[in-house]
Amino acid sequence: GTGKFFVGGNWKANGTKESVKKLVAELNDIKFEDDVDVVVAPPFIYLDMVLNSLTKRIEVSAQNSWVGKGGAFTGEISAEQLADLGVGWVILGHSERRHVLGEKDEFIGKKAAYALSKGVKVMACVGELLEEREAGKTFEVVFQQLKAYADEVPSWTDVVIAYEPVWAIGTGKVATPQQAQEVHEAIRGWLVDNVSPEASAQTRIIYGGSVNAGNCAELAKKEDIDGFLVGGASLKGPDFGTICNSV
Ligand code: G2H
Repeated sequence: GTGKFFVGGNWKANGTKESVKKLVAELNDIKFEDDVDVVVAPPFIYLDMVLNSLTKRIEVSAQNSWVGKGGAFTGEISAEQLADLGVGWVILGHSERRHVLGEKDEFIGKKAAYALSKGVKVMACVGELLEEREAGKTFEVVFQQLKAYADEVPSWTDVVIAYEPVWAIGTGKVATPQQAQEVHEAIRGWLVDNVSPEASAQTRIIYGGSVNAGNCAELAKKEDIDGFLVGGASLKGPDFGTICNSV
């Protein structure tokens, strides 16, 4: 792997005040290895509560942000508001936002650039649909999504790339370590050719899609897998701890 191991927990639209309190207590009890960055992404409405109760060992992320400066955009949250609250990260380009909400590559790239301009670091998601994989278009799709970020962001220093094959998300159907490694290696190569050798060497590329406490160790061994973005399993403190410590 490259850089420090990185594990994000994407809570999606799950939780209640009570379950969030319990999960924070579980997370606060975990003894993390030193060489892993840990970030959790609660729903917007619980961000403040989590920031005020979670150990500083774990950073906090939002799951989305508005594409530009805040204002008359009903239902949206701006990156400067996240920064104001003390939220250090945002997940952008998640497949659920691409495919359920219809967000497009260019819009996502602009969101990334705006968040970075406000000091909010970005987990930039990419990933192909099952039919795209079956049509042999995995690299083409992923490279096009990467290009949309590269066209907008001035630097990759505060970006972590999350490769999440859509067919593996929440399906229990994890990519094999070989399947994931193949795409991670291709992303690494794309960065050399299209950004810079430095960006390629320094940008963490994490895998997401049905990662759990049982399959993380094999994936973590792969050369270009620098960590994980975890959905379902991040809602269980001990399992999330196991995944973080698979570094
Ligand atoms: C992919 C992942 C987290 P899960 O969406 O971003 O979720 O681990 O539940 O597949």
